[in-house]
Amino acid sequence: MSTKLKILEIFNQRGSEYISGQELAEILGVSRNSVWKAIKKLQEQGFQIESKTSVGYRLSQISDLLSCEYIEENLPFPCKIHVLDKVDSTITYAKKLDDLSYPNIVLANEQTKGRGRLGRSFYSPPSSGLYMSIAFKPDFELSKSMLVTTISALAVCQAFEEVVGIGPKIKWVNDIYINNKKVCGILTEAESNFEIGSIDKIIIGIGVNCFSQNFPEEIKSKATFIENPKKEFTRNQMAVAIVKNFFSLISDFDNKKILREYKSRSMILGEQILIYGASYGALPENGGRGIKARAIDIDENGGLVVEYMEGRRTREMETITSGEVTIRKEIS
Ligand code: BT5
Repeated sequence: MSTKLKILEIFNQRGSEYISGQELAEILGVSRNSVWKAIKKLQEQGFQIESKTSVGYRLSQISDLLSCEYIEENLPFPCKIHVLDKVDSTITYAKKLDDLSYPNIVLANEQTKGRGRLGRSFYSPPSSGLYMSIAFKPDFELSKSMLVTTISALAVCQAFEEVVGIGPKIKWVNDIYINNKKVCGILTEAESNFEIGSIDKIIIGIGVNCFSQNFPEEIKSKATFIENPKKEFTRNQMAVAIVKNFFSLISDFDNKKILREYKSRSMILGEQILIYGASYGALPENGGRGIKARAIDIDENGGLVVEYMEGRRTREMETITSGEVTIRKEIS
């Protein structure tokens, strides 16, 4: 790791505390002049480093710039990183990339048309969140692909636990919650070749609300950001941890372990839920009331096993797949 990156790590660990050039030089075992040069270079790259005479330096929170270099250097395997200031959607951008000899990671500081599932949108204001898409060519069979969204949700939870010291919950299948509010959404898309029955490309879009922001009225009561983390963090660190965990879970594929870990973070298992969708009825905001059920289990393909609690199918069990339904936890 370069002196620059080590300095950024130290700044992140120290948070708002100033640290002197002398102390940095001692920790890193380099001269004060090298520290000064590295800080100057970081400032030229856009990192806002504040300096106070005879006190030292610190990284200003607002300088949490996405850094191609940081992400590349901290991933244990080669990836092609694309950092954009503003884009309609990182998924749309990632879909157009065709050299997938390495996984491609697309990050944007802002999305103007952030996409959710079923034509919904994902609010992605500048400098507030991590808006990232991972595009890769899978070298595994279809059965494993079915668990990609499950694995992504688990990778995000593990990243939160490591990077910010917070244990979030998963709302099947693709939402990550803190204190009953959504902090992250995941959208997985695939391009398949029907003729030979293979998947050419998988794109996983992950949106994390990292820092304080004013959510629009329609999501104000249900969205949250990472508040009071136990550890100071940057979006770069979060990105690295998510990508690392995702590929480690995929390459070391252990179906049973993945499902066990996923289920242990579930916020709906054993709970009463409401199911909405094509054959279940519209969302409440569109006048629907959903179907009441209990979330019983997650099956080996990541499907949700439910037991209906009303209507003609009361007490019947069914496994639903993520495609076309929306689940809400029932607040009794
Ligand atoms: C999702 O869909 O939550 C998937 C979101 C994926 C976003 C990432 S960002 C990087 C990549 N590029 C993209 O264009 N997309 C991906 P869904 O489960 O359908 O949830 C959408 C719903 O969540 C909306 O209808 C709102 O109710 C709510 N929502 C919108 N923006 C939100 C936000 N920033 N935080 C929390 N909830 C939000």
